[in-house]
Amino acid sequence: MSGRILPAEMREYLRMYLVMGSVNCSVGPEQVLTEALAGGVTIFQFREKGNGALGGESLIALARRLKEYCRKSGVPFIVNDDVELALALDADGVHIGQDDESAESVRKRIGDRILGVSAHTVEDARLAILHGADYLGVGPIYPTISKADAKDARGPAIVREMREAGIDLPIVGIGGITEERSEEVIRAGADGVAVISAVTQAEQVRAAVERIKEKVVQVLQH
Ligand code: TZP
Ligand code: MG
Repeated sequence: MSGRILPAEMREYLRMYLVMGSVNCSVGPEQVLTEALAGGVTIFQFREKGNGALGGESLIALARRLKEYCRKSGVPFIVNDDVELALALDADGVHIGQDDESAESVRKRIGDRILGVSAHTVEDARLAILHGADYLGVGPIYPTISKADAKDARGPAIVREMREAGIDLPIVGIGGITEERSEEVIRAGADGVAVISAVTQAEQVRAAVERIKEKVVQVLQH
């Protein structure tokens, strides 16, 4: 396909968004991703951050392997922050936060690849849209143990506030989301949920993905 991704297709991809790096996994990241893909993950973000994060060649090698798993499953492979890595790997997209390189500059570098931007306020969301974001990551919705420098949790209300302010770009909620909490995140106006620990720390990764996705799809249908 050529050109920017259409919002309708982006919304579909955001249903069950797995974010993960080796630090988040107690078993091998390849195993977690393989099981998660089997469970029906719809988009994947490689986020190699935190204590013990890989660097250099081992980071690139892991990213390459995870990208191959995603390709085989037809699932977009997104890289957190690192535009160089995304381009070197021919990734499907990049996700950036408010403290990273500007969305405007990343958009120029990545062409039509998917651009996700974290937004904490309506103002962040408006700017991200202006600068060419394809979707917004909104959160933390609930308190999270997976991000050391996370801002305060805003609850699903922040998603509703954005929708009421006329923000209609695809939105994925993130931060402390579980199967149970997925319902209110979607009801607030999100197109899907992004999770780390609810999947990487699950005893049965595949079943955890299946349940979260089923919940999201079910709520979206009603
Ligand atoms: N950005 C906002 S919260 C968060 C990120 C990367 C961490 C989400 O992890 P978890 O385990 O699903 O709370
Ligand atoms: Mg970042």
